[in-house]
Amino acid sequence: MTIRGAGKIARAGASAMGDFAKNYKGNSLEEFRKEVRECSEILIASRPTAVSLWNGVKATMRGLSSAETLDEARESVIFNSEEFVKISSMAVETISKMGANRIKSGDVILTHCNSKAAIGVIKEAHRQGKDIKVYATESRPWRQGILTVNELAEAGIDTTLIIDSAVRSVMKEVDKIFVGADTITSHGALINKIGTSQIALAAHEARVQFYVCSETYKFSSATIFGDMVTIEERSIDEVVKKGEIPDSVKIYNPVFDSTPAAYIDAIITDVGVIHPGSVYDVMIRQLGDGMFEE
Ligand code: RI2
Repeated sequence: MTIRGAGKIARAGASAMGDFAKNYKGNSLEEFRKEVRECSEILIASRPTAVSLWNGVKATMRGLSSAETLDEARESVIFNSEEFVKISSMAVETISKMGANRIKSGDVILTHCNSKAAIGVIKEAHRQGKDIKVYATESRPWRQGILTVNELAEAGIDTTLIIDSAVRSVMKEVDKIFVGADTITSHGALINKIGTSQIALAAHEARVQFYVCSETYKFSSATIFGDMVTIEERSIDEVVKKGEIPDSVKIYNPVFDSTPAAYIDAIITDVGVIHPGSVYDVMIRQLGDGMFEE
């Protein structure tokens, strides 16, 4: 939880792979490959839900199997790691610009949790001189909404913090919703911070546009083959203090939830604004490019 945001987590994973390759002191290609794979498994196991971490780490291993020398293998991991960091940062800039095109002066926007991509869109619209107002949810239990409102306020944006359960109360004022993504499935469902699906439901009821800001490396190609996204559950200590409630009370603390494609108006990606129904095609192209293959 030191590193927040699926994109940042992916970049941290990719950078760690690069650091491992840079600091590798051995002299065996086979041993290097083995240790790189072990390293990738440790990193990927640290957060189970956001596929961005999996994709970021795997992207650094492209060419690992075909490398003929240790130097070639090391250089390829280092190069891939730097490329991933560069490309994923550029993706946020692209998304910010395209998303901002969807915002007009006078719009009231709602965002949830702390998404660099969604915040990028909002800040870009403000930078373009659009007069906007933002509602940002607190995002219990970790309250990442505090990070969001600080960043928006610092940019000079008219920002209101609301508790998560106030979403439906303000929905009548909201024009557009922009949220980030931890994972997008092959059928266009969004896996994002807990509470996102309730926001989407309230938006659907109120006919408010619901946009997802997602880099394409958050698309999970494994879901094409039927894999389900694991929803991380975190410690009960995040929800209540010790002794606050009887031990007999169970606590369920899922970190993410799934929003069906039907509630999503569009996904703003680094390859364009797409309908959730187009996610499969983008994934097929990524698989064809061998993007996440060794
Ligand atoms: P960016 C965050 O969760 C939030 O769910 C946010 O919407 C998503 O990552 C994407 O954030 P977590 O992975 O990549 O920090 O747009 O638990 O910053």
